[in-house]
Amino acid sequence: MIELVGVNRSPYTRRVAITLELYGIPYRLQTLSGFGNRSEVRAANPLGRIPALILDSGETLVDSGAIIDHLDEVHGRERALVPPAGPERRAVLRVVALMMGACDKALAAAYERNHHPPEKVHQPWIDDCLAQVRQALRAVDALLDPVSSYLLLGRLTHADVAAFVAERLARGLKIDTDTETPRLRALAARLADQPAFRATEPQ
Ligand SMILES: N[C@@H](CCC(=O)N[C@@H](CS)C(=O)NCC(=O)O)C(=O)O
Repeated sequence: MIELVGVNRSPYTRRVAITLELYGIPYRLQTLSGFGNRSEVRAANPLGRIPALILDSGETLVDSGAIIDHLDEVHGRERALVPPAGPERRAVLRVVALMMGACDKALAAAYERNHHPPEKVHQPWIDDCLAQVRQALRAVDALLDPVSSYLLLGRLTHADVAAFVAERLARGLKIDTDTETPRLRALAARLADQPAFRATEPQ
């Protein structure tokens, strides 16, 4: 069976786990974290990052974007959570890039805080990273039509999954999404009730 290496509190791992659930692909979660299980993670991914996806053939895929591209191919490009081509595909991928970039910046801020001795933490860098996160979240919040259940195309896409994991991470870093990005917060709350999202809730 396919093995997903990672932990669902990682936004990158969780977006892969949600996609596996939505596509109905059976998998086993090998619970390893980038900092807590360095040697095991580095054995799966020389870069030492989660997620990694180990296929039945033994081939190991790394990086959530590349893993999801493979899952889209296996599931079928026509049925995937992103259109196969054209402006609608570009619109979905733009939101995914904004939201996964926001995760990158949020983690850069968290790493500055958590992995440096207190006297070497540079608060202006943290503030700047979090300002970029907020701005990206606001741009996606502005796309949300209050009467539509999803961000784009009137259906669930990778844009919603990426927005969900980014909102969750932002909230974990004390960004008040209830006040700052209320439509995005409401989308995330609705998605949290769907089975694929519930099944991947970190323990
Ligand atoms: N671009 C990568 C980012 C993966 C990533 O940064 N994962 C974090 C966990 S949330 C990690 O493993 N960090 C450990 C490190 O960078 O050393 C992806 O989309 O999979």
